[in-house]
Amino acid sequence: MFTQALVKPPCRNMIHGLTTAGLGKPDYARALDQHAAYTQALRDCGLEVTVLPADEAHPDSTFIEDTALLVPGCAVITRPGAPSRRGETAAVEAALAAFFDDIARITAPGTVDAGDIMAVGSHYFIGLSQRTNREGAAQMTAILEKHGLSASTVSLHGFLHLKSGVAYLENDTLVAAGEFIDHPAFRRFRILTVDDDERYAANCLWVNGRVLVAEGFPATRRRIERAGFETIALDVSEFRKVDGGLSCLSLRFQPPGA
Ligand code: CIR
Repeated sequence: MFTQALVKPPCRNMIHGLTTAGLGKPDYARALDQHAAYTQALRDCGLEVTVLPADEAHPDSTFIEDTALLVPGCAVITRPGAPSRRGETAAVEAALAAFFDDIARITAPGTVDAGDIMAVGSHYFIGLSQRTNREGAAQMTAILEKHGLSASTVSLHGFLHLKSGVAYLENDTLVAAGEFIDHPAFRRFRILTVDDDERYAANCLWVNGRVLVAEGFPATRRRIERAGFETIALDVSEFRKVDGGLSCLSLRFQPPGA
């Protein structure tokens, strides 16, 4: 269960965010509305949400998930793979210092985007991607092991981040698209398959028993509901235009000692 979340509203410069989507430029006003609805959904799931100031210097800074991995007892500040995103971590680290005494950092030449890390209980799957390199994954694994946690790596090819294509919904259940549907690393799970024409919907988010899903992907939503989960559909069209999704927009956690 999570009790806290950090979010960062999109800045005006989000329209210049990194993208491969080919869906045009985001509409900033719509993005702000969508972000507000997302924040409210987290509150509806019982989280206390800290809203950090928007950061105009970093167009992708609304995708706060990539900047830190929060595990029991420790916050690991990443070193994002995209050079334009490296400066995002300082503000996030300052905010996390209010919750975590133990703060670790990924250092050069390691790179990690935490969107590449999927937690399954005390095990962490780390995607090796265009953003997360082997050195970063090795540093992350050492930090996790120091805290009594385990990790393994998964190479990915067709997605930006690991969690662009796979999401853990607890109860041994994964939502998976593309290369992750029959990936050997995930053989032991119940897989809810995402059809190719709904690929984007694989980036859904379990929050305290409910699942946030992107609006407009009815087959995936139905499959998640049939598997026994209550869903909340949210329009994230403007974030999709800059390759972002539901998980990337927040850091969810339970502070140490809570
Ligand atoms: C980027 O390319 O870094 C951003 N435009 C999107 C990041 C999305 N984050 C995520 O999937 N975890």
